[in-house]
Amino acid sequence: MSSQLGIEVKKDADFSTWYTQVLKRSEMLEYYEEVSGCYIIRPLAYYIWQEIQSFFDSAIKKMGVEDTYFPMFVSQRQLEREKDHVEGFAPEVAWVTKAGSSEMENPIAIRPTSETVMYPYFSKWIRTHRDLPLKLNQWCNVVRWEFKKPQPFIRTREFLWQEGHTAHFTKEEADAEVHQILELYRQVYEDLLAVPVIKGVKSEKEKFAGGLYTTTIEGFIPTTGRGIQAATSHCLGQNFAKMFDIVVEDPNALANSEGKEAKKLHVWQNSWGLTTRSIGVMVMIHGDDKGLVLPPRIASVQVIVIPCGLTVRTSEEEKKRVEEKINDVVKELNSSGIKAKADLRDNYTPGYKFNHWELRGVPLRLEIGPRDLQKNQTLSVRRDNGVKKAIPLDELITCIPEILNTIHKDMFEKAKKIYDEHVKVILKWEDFVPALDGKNVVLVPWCEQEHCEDKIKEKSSRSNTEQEPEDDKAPSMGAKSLCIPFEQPKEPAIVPGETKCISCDGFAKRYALFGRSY
Ligand code: 87F
Repeated sequence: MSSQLGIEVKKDADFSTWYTQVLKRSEMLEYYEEVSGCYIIRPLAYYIWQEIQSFFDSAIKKMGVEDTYFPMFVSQRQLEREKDHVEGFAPEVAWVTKAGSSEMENPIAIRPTSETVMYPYFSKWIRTHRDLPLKLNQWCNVVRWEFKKPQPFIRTREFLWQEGHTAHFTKEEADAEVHQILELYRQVYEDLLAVPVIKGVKSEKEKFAGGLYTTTIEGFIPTTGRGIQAATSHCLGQNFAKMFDIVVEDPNALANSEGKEAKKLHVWQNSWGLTTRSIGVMVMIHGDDKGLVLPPRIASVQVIVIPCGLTVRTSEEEKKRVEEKINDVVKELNSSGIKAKADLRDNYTPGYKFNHWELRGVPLRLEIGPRDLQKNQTLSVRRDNGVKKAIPLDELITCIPEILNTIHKDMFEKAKKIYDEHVKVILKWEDFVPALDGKNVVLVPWCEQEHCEDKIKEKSSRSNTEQEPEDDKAPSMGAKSLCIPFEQPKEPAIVPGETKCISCDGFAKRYALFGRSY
């Protein structure tokens, strides 16, 4: 069976084959042959999604967000109510046009996002400022019929996400929430998945067209040198409120109104989303030539315990003692909240089992044999760096959680160091494309003009620098702005009216992060 095999290609040699082999052979994912761009999320990966859900869900509940579920279908009339934002996305909307064999009189769209599904009801439910804030979230699937090459988790035609939609009385309150949510997204990536991200705001060109501004966390895939949008938190301003007539009576005007119709105020709205793409980013960043490497906090098996050193000369008694000890260890770990499991299959060698669990990314392996019993210890082996360490069996309950925390910390710091080393501060245009070609993203002084962003994309595409044609390994793609980071480089400082834009004749406003991207 193919799932029994190891990984046949090196991550650095053929990244896209490596990625699909890791996903399939670790049993995270299966290809769904029926429909291109759709995949089966298997238990190992779905467990990760559930861990993300439980972390994020409990955090937003504390903020007063409530769960909800709206239908997955939208009428054409409703979908097209917010023209500006739907226009650019229209080619990706999938439609149901037939029921059985008969054409439907009114085809219905499958939600690509739920603004136009939900906001007519926001309009109905919100009457006075006392109905605010309204904070709803739903965990669901959405469909975007993309035509770019699909990639499991990263770009799929159906994906899972949460979409939060909130309405507030004041802009200040909406602004604060946008940033609170972005911070939670950072925590999902950095504190659960051990994936470093950069927080910032999107350019006018890259923001959600229907909104006021878009904040984002941006990740980085070192092997390809490309940036990847990890999650977005939008302030929609009053745009949708105006379109969908979501208004409250002005509480101040009301007090001194004499029978006259009170002034209506449009609410301030936000929307924010995090998708199963997060799982793909985590795999791409941490995986190695042996397969998956899971950060401990999201691993369904954190510790695998394997009997070792049993030979044909080992007595049945001794073998039994080893196995009993292993079962005790697993029980003890489980009862203190550690997800441990024993692999006592006797038709496989220890070496086979090592490979099996390494491929599946289990963060820590414990080996126990007759000699370990004598010394009352076990040998621990870390998945992330292979480091071995003997642990006294009496100290498991204190040592293992410490090791798992250290693994998380080391995985994050290793990934963060690589990201930091590949963010290059570039001050001259001549250095821009070479830096991208060196698999970096770049921080550049930028004027923040949309036409300048178009020009940068054009000037940085390969067809323009007379090199190889488009290919997976040699992306010809031009650079986009990924974000304008909240944390700006201190040196050299941008002097307003003096520092020039990296690309055009204008003056730079701030440093922007540019890169080829997913
Ligand atoms: C595709 C088809 C139709 C993205 C689309 O980011 C509409 C859209 O509105 C569309 N693709 N978007 C933007 C989604 C914005 C926003 N929605 C709530 C999010 C997070 C969750």
